[in-house]
Amino acid sequence: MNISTSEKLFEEAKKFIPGGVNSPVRAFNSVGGNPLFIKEGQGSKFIDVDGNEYIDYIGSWGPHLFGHNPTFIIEALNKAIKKGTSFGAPTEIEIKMAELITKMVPSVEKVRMVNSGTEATMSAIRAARGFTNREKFIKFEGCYHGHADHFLIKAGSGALTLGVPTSPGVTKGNAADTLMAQYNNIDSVKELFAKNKNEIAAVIIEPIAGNMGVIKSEDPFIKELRTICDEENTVLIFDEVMTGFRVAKGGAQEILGVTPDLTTFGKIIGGGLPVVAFGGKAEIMNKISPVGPIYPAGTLSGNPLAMSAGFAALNHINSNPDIYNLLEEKSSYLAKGFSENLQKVGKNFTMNRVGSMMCMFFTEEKVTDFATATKSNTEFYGKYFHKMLSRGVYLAPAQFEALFV
Ligand code: KE4
Repeated sequence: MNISTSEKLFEEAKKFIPGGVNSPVRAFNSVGGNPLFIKEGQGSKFIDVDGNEYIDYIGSWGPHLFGHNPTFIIEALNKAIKKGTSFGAPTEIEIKMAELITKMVPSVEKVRMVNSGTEATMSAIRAARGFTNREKFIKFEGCYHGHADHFLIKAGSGALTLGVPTSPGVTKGNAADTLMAQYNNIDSVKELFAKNKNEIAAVIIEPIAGNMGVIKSEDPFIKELRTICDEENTVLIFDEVMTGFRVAKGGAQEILGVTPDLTTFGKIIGGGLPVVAFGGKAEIMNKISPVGPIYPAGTLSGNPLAMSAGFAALNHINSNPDIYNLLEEKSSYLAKGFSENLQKVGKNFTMNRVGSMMCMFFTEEKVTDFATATKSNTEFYGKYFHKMLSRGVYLAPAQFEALFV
């Protein structure tokens, strides 16, 4: 496989962009080798700058539920762009998009657009803090909610329940209000509530985790989390940036049967463009400026060009509800194929899959949380990634991610 142009471009990119990429995970650091520069994507495939074609199983990390360049999204964009790209003033498509989201996800009574998952989760935490007048919040080890300071925290040493920064530039002050619990471990949550009585504004969770590989929250755990938040008057936030409209029309909350107070959406709702949202109970969302004092804002939030792609994507889902059966059929077929091939070479692995998001961990153990996920053989994953790449199959260039159909 000739990848010389990618290599040349990567050297060029590193002159002007830190690490040559605009988001770290694209740099292939955890699987080794150099990233491929992609020239174009069509349907389920994309082509790199050296003309090599790949089946693309990351789909831009989740947005491309319908593959690259689906006609109905391109048509929507072609129509919208003729009228302009952004006005910094309200447009009708923003109403249609908000209404459609509230229709597809019943827990969302009001919704605000932003431009990245980081902004959505950051704003949701601010809304919860403003609504409860409390400062601390609980996140789960291994869940990723974007790069706002208060999320770049890892569990402190055993004694400490307070988190510690994972990145320079994140202050101790920020870390002090972030409490860390263990996924699928309700006792770790109860312990934090006992130690921080009436101080916890929110619990934020990926209801189906996709950032430590794929891990589904277990039934008693996620339902007990809802009960505890009710008892403690704490806002329960589902970060569905990845799972929203991915695992079901109503997202993870539909298949888990648990209703959060706030939800964040992203990826699919932009149809490949930067459209992200947070929303939920009107009594919380009505505290958001300009109605209330809690202040999220954004120059390009609800941008009509991006919204036209997002609206086309959601509209397509809403009018084709059987796509999830089709996705389930394709995804189970694919997972079976991955598994059979790995069994053939006698490799021990665990395949976690929820609908069209999946991940194989090279460990024999069941993977139910960050601790069991990190027992997987990431070195072998790197080898597997490159072997598959050389056969034209583009998996996630990092073990702790999700593959998407
Ligand atoms: P962004 O700020 O990257 O738009 O969204 C942050 C985010 C929030 N919540 C969840 C559940 C997410 O998965 C993400 C972003 N996901 C990563 C993929 N693991 C984006 C890829 C990247 O960082 O380049």
